[in-house]
Amino acid sequence: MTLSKERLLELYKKMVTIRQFEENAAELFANGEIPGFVHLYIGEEATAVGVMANLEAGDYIASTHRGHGHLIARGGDVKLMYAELFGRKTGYCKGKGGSMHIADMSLGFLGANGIVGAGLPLAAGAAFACKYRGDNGVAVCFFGDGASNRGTLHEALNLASIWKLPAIFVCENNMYGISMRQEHHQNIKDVADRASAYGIPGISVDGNDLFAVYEAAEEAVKRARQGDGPTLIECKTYRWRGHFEGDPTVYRTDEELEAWKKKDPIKRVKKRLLDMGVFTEEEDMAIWEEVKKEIQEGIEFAKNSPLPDEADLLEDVYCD
Ligand SMILES: Cc1ncc(C[n+]2csc(CCOP(=O)(O)OP(=O)(O)O)c2C)c(N)n1
Ligand SMILES: [Mg+2]
Repeated sequence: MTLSKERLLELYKKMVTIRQFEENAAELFANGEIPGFVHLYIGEEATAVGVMANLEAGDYIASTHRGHGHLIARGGDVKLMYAELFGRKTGYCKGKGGSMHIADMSLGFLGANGIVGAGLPLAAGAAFACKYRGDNGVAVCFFGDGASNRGTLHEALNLASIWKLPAIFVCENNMYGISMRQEHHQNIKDVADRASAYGIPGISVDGNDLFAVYEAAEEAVKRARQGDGPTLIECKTYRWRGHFEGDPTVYRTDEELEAWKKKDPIKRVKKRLLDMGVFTEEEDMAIWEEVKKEIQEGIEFAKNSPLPDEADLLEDVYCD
């Protein structure tokens, strides 16, 4: 493990921030304070953080409808994120986009996306731009097991492969596309197998293990920056919440959920960090408290922010 103590703590704190952001979002949604749709990332924190830890300024990320974790892992501002969820003028999209449209170009974050699988060609395009400019940047695309059945996967992987684009395709295989289990929507066990059809490496890792994800992404990012082309990484993971908030989850059992909760990615990192002597139980508690404060400040900021005015309605519809 090449990560310093400071870096490990930083990554752990990001995972805790994602967890608390999402737990609060769930509660606020249930109370009717957040309009629209939200898809939460609880249980999948190791994937976003393990991948993003390998990126630099100038790299690009294409996200999904389940995108809060990706942006937090990239260093997104939780105040602006909550403000967007609350539909406030101070939010990332001035309150007009909501959860599934949050983007932050200053971070190379090309946006969450309500269209399943739409990030794949976006990332291929961003990777092409990096290669064309010769700026050593890479583009990462997150997408789900469900999205891996879309034609956009074929188009993006094929082009990225023949043009040796600096792209990393990260499939977050959480075993379900809405209510449909993976074995009902595709005839393969590992989405990573699809890489061979494009002549690129495909690797399947435990997506709940921060270190396994980190190492797979480290190798893929290295290959991309060296000009060796794209990699497909499949992270096997599980979402603890329903597909969307309000989903009654009748398609899965409590036993399955409980079994995955035992593989909690945060508890697993915590144990490893305790064993490595990176922190103590008390220091861990202090991290949770610190994050709690940041999250509360984010929520307060959002609640105290104004709603957009009627006059704002036609602003930002077209760009010059
Ligand atoms: C092109 C398109 N088809 C269908 C939908 C409806 N839809 C929203 S999320 C989803 C399932 C996505 O599953 P997966 O890619 O595994 O992501 P997960 O929700 O599991 O993170 C579907 C079918 C959509 N938004 N876009
Ligand atoms: Mg899925």
